[in-house]
Amino acid sequence: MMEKYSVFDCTILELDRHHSDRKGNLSVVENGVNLPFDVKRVYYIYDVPGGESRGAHAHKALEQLIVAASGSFTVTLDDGIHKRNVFLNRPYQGLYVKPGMWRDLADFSSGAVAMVLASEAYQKEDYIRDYNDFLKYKKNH
Ligand code: T46
Repeated sequence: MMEKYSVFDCTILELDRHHSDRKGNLSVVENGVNLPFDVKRVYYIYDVPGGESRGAHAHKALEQLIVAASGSFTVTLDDGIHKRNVFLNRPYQGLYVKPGMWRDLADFSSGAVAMVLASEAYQKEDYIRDYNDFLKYKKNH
């Protein structure tokens, strides 16, 4: 059976910042170096109209790193018992989301880009999109 995680197991990973005096910064995420999973997929969310939110689902097995590559937004995590809001606004910080978390992304600033690194290919079956189904699922997982 899959391990049961809480919202407090979802941590902020600090990425290296390679600073070049006149040419800006560069941050790196590398499989096997500074990420607890291997990346199989990258997607990014952008042009979110003011007041709109994304997410509103959980994943059974997927692990993700969510980075505010530009701008800011708030991720609300919910493990069925506890909720936690995490404000992301630094391209060198990533929120590591463990499996079994309900997530909402909201309060996108103008120009915000949510870059997401994912441990698996896109699989519809891994999603739980109904909150009551999620609560039932969490009783057994
Ligand atoms: C998550 C949050 C943070 C694909 O075809 N392939 C993909 O890899 C993804 C992620 C999405 N899609 C399609 C499926 C939908 O027709 O793109 C459309 C929008 O997806 P969704 O409604 O799931 O988007 P969000 O922003 O609500 O959720 C996404 C991820 O799906 C989810 O894993 O954790 O971002």
